[in-house]
Amino acid sequence: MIEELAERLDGAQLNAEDTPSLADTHEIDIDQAYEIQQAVVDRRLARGETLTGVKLGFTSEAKMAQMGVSEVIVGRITDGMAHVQDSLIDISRYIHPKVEPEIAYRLARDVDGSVPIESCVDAVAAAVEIIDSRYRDFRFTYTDVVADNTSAAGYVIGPWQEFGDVNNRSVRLEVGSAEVTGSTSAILGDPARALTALEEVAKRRGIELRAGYVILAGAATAAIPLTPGPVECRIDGLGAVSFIGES
Ligand code: OOG
Ligand code: MG
Repeated sequence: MIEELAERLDGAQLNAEDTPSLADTHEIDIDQAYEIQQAVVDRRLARGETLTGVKLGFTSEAKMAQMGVSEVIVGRITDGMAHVQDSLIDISRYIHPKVEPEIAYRLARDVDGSVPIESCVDAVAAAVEIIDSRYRDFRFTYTDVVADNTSAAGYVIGPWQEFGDVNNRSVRLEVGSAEVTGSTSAILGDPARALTALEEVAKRRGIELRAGYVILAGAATAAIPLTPGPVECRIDGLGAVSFIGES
């Protein structure tokens, strides 16, 4: 069942075609959901992609309310999802992409529990995450979204800054004339808490946290649809990150 469902989600991503919620036909528990996620990621790696980091989901009330889910989730990101700042991004390869403003952290050393995770981080940046649920109408259960690698689809990182406190910074994400605004404090009260939340889930789920990894701490606001045209995210004190969506 694990491989069959991973194949279905991976196929949906490759063909940019949605698929029904797994919960319509299968009873999946959270352990199985993380196994499906691993199998989905393994398929990307088998195609030559490499892991570049991890992402957290549902670290803000706005996201929990938008998606009807209330527990932090962890997914994996790869070089196949990475886009360069100010580049043109072909959005026709996605099903129904949305974007969200994120804080990115960078790990300078492996996280092995011997020192606090904060001391493994050397840099922080503004980022935009492109999420693209493989499920029809972007509707899913908690286990569905974990199996679907937490809707991970793309990301763009702004200029890295030296690691430091980034709490209570204003956040603005613009997509054409649409915009969302918020504060970094929406991320678990302080985005630094995303690091400890990540360490806990990663340990429980056997997810490695390696030197060089990017950590996306989870959106501070609800996500907004990604439409063709300019996208810009600005976080007070961290600068801006932008790209252009092309259809
Ligand atoms: C799941 C991904 C959530 C975040 O930042 O909260 C996420 C989804 O909303 O499709 O990336
Ligand atoms: Mg996100």
